[in-house]
Amino acid sequence: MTGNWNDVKSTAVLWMDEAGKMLKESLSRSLHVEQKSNPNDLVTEMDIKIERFLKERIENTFPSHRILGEEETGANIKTTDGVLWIIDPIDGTTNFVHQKFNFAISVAVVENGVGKVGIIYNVMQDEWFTAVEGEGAFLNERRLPAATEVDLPEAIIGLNGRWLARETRRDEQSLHTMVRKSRSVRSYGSAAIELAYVACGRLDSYISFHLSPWDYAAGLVMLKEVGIIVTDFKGKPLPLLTWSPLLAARPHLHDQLSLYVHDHRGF
Ligand code: 2AM
Ligand code: CA
Repeated sequence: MTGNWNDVKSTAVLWMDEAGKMLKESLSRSLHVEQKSNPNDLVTEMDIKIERFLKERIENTFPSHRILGEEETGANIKTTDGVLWIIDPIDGTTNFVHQKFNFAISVAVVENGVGKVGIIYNVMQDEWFTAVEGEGAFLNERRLPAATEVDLPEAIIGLNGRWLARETRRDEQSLHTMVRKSRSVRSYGSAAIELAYVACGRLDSYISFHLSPWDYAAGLVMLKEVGIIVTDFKGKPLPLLTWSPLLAARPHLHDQLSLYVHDHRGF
């Protein structure tokens, strides 16, 4: 399909709005929480419920499209041929469980590996970050301006403190140096929200050593529209079917920060 991506975006926004209402309602109930790969990796019945809700809507409306979701959808997908939806029903599940705040629904639509639509919905703030390829990025109804340059001493970097606390990291020293040279760091606990914050200038950069495509696929579409560079730590484009480190920053700052981050084996 080389369809009207604006229509696809509007349709997805309606579904995500409905999903957001389900999430808000669920916060007054006690949720069933389980650990996935480790004690820091949580899943609730709402992660599954929202993924199934979005999957059913997509399948009914766009039967030829394929879907990759965090919880249970598309594990067999091996190529980005055709139209692929990449969805995270709740990005920031730990925040959803512990803080009931700062979590997002993230939806990207990709055609033959090229991001066409990106939507990040910060549910409790009711903030919609949306983008259609070539048509700019928006926060609610406001068009986001193109990113301007900033130097490391004036930069606010989104970074999870976990990456500074690891004892076996070869590059720990350089990461510490980077943090000392920056103006400050922030950590919101949702990669999608942090990427959206880079898009709108609340952060100058976001760095993670281990993210999955559903954490960043929507952010990629958005950040491209405002001229933010997003790569892995070697400067390569991010994969859409497997995990990756991620460095997002304004162009000049991206060059500066890439001196401080180095690959390792993930978590
Ligand atoms: P999630 O809540 O959708 O799992 C937290 O710093 C950020 O990293 C969140 O966006 C979280 O997404 C993501 N995250 C948590 N555990 C992860 C893992 N094992 N692999 C990739 N991303 C992860
Ligand atoms: Ca998730």
